Amino acid sequence: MSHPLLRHYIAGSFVASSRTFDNVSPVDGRVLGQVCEAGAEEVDAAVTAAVEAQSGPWGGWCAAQRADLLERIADAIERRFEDFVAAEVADTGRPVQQARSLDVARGVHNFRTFAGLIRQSGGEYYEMRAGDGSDVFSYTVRKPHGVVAIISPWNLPLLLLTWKVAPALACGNCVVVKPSEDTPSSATLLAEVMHEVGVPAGVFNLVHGFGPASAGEFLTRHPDVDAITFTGESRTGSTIMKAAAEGVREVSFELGGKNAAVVFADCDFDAAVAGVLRSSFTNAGQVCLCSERVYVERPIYDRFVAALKAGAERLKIGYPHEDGVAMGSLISRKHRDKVLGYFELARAEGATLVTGGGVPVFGDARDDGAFVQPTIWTGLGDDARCMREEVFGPVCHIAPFDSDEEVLRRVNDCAYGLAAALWTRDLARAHRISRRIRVGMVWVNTWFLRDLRTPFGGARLSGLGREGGRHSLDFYSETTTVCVNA
Ligand code: NAD
Ligand code: 6OD
Repeated sequence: MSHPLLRHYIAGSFVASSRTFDNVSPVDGRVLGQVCEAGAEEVDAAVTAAVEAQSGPWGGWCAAQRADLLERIADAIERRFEDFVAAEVADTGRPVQQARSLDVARGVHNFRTFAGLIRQSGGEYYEMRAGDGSDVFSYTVRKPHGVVAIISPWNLPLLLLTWKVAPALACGNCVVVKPSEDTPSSATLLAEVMHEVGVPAGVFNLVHGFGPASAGEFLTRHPDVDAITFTGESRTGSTIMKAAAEGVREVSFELGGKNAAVVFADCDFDAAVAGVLRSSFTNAGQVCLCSERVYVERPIYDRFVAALKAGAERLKIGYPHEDGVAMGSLISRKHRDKVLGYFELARAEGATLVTGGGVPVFGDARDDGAFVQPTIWTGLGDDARCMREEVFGPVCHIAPFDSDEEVLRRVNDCAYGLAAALWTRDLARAHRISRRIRVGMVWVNTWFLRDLRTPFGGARLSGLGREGGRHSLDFYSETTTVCVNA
């Protein structure tokens, strides 16, 4: 059987390269197709195409024209909605319902949101009187950086890629995107959409490949890349930051997390259980915002552990298209081994297993996939490695606490600082605590809800800078001040 070949998209054409790698289904280990791997030569061609497009007619497009283009991209994704769903499901093994309601829907929404924002965006204007009595006015002009490299991970492939492509194009940049080697399909479809709607050649370029000594490294080291935006692991962010230091390029980093959910005794109990089930097990725990540390106020601790256990055991694991399936596979066998390694470590560190802790047995092709049971632990000390390192799987640890000050100290005792979720009916306490948690995003009585105009990003090891709304426009553009002596 011949497999499809996923190619790069450079200077307005799909191009193959001689090296390829397998695209493997995490559901049953089948090879879905081949993916071209870009070397230094293909990356250079993509960056050169972007540089040339920047100095071509695209450079003269006004904001309203770019906004119209973004709307056309959103329309085209909607027309091929089910193709995108199929691509996302095939690469990741996630429930088809999630791909529809979250991944692809947000892909469309990202383009529409930034189309609206760039239409509305203006500059600053100031007047002053100079020493010689003349009137002086100053205003700002928003300009693109030029070439932006966009490097994205596998966990929410289309959502996280379009979250960066949309504002980058809105601001008039040309982009070279490198999706994760584990999820090449939806990015390739996005290139097809760009082609279909007439994005000028070189404005959007796509290269496939890996990180080190492959497309990712060649792209971040390329001297003609003006800015780099990256979502992925904190360690990778640190490597990319070193590459970006050469030439002092701008960076924006959305990195890992070890997020806490804090459940107070006065919460709406059922809502908190449902919320923590979502925040720990959505996308099999492979969302940077998932809660791996759950702190529950002592009076409701035992009841909460029992309820979360019951909820986790009700989650149906299975094929993406099965009715009622709540959790699919992890992204790969390699990642499953990493997660199972943490399960072993938790045992060695003295954890009590509440539920899960292993691999489900199906007795069919899924046994060759990358599934893991939803897993809950208790009993670990705050210094255990499993309490400090990001697992990025369907797992959480639940610990009791006795006071606001104590839980705040424990939540903040963490090298990461991405997000937290508070469950309480006492909103005054929620506001008080939110101000003191060292994270980029706090949810109160909810999780994952995002108004795309709000700033998004992490503190400490979780990232650098903020994207979202005008913060994205600020990152993806350069501001020039013009000072006029009238
Ligand atoms: P990863 O860092 O391994 O890879 C991310 C991307 O970087 C991939 O495209 C990869 O090929 C590329 N890459 C790897 N090494 C590189 C190098 N040396 N130079 C250039 N590119 C390189 O991350 P992952 O495993 O794909 O994703 C999971 C991680 O992403 C988790 O840590 C998760 O928390 C994090 N994440 C963070 C956010 C956020 O918004 N903060 C969102 C999603 C995922
Ligand atoms: O909602 C977003 O815009 C966003 N960047 C989500 C990140 C999810 C991380 O896995």
